[in-house]
Amino acid sequence: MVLYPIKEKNKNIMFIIPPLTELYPNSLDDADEVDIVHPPLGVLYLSAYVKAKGYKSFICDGLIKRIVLDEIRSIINKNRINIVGITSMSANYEKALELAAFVKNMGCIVIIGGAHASSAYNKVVSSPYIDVAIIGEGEAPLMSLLNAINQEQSINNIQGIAFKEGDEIIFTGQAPRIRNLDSLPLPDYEGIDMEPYIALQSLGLISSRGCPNNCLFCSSKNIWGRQAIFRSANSVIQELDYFNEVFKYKGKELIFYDDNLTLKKDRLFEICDLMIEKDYQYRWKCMSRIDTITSDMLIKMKQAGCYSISFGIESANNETLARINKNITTNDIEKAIKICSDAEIIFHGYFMIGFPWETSNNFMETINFIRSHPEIEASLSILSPYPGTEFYDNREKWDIEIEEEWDKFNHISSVIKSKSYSSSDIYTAFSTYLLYEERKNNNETQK
Ligand code: B12
Ligand code: SF4
Repeated sequence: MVLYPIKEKNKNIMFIIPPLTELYPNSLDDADEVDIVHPPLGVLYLSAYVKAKGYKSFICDGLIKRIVLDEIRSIINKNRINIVGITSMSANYEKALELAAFVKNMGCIVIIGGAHASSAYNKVVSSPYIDVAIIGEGEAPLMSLLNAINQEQSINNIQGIAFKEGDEIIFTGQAPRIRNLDSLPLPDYEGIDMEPYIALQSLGLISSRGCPNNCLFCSSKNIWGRQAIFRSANSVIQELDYFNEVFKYKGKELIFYDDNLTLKKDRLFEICDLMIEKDYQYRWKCMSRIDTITSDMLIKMKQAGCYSISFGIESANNETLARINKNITTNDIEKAIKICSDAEIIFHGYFMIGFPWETSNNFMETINFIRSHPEIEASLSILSPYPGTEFYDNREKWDIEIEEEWDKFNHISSVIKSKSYSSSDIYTAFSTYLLYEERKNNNETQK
């Protein structure tokens, strides 16, 4: 299929990052209370990539600034933009769709990528407002698509995309992953206003893409497949140097977005050694799996400025841990808590309730585990069954129904109807946890 001819051939593209749901305020006024708004790395990578190939990129960043449709209209008109790329997770897909409708009605070709498009592409390309969905890693498919559009060539042979041709939905197959991540330009930090992010100290970087594990509820595999590919330590340091020199970021907060920063031990040691040698004095945190940490590793990380590690723990019930493919036990969790405590690094656990077979008792088992470990930081969420994951794809097998309101796929809403718990069971348990957190925080403030 050849996408219909654009009004005027040029090398201009606009990217839009829709605001996150009300869970995450998207105005600067609210943002500093939440410490949750981070630079939109996915789009910044894409922007840098297309710029390196001669394109001009315009980014509308809805994370830190309310999106004003008139502004979008005037950027599009002024720069004669014909192609708009939108990023989206499931929870902000409804907003992405509204924006898609707006730019589509202005005559633009609309491309959408990110976690939601990567897994729910059937539904996404069924929308009249979306021309093409990019599945997974976006750089290469996007570039091929831009070339095809400008040369009025068929898009059917471009791997990693989905689109609708007549009544048929075509998925062209997974594109090969980029093997050498060092070959990518640094994210286009010049393409957006970085000042608010610097002020919030919310800079982060991603030093590897993907995770080899297969936890049943997790979307990582839908974006990256089950393969982790790593940047070299030197490439990571190049980005940290940039933060230091350009943003004067020495001594500030930093986060690594890798699914698991501790997966490749020798590389992590190399990164830490270089961070120590460079004397950045960043205070940083990261995500990890408890079965990939060791005492010597955490001691080194601490020396390099790490103060908190987030682990996906999910449940305090060994049977549930086995059923969700977590491949860890409560014993392993206890050991990891000890290793963190010895290294004086905060153990932050992500917990989850609402698996299809769980009962109120199971919810309380997990919450009681959190309550019995006041030394750890915890975040409890309600399971959101994302497209492309086991509970969404095989809902009959698990005997559940799913309410497909995407803005409720936010981990604080229950969208699953299960035979073993009611929505009141889950919200009651969730409130118990929130109350515990509130009391704990109050106690800590009074100390
Ligand atoms: C950072 C992050 C956040 C940040 C977002 C900050 C930001 N500025 O983007 C915060 C903390 C706010 C966040 C919040 C949430 N997140 Co989050 N987050 C991540 C994380 C860890 C890293 C994202 C990232 O930067 N990746 C690096 C870049 C390079 O990858 P990328 O963004 O995917 O982009 C690439 C491709 O997807 C594609 N692409 C992306 N967009 C586009 C657009 C176009 C046009 C094209 C062509 C291609 C394309 O090309 C890019 C380059 O290859 C991912 C997990 C992960 N490791 O990827 C989860 C992840 C994206 N988050 C997830 C979830 C579930 C959430 C929350 C619901 C969780 C919660 N309740 O807290 C909320 C949702 C917020 C909301 N209410 O809308 C899920 C998404 C599942 C889904 N189907 O939606 C992920 C995949 C985690 C997981 N393993 O399940 N998150
Ligand atoms: S270890 Fe973490 S990133 Fe990897 S599959 Fe499990 S939940 Fe997803």
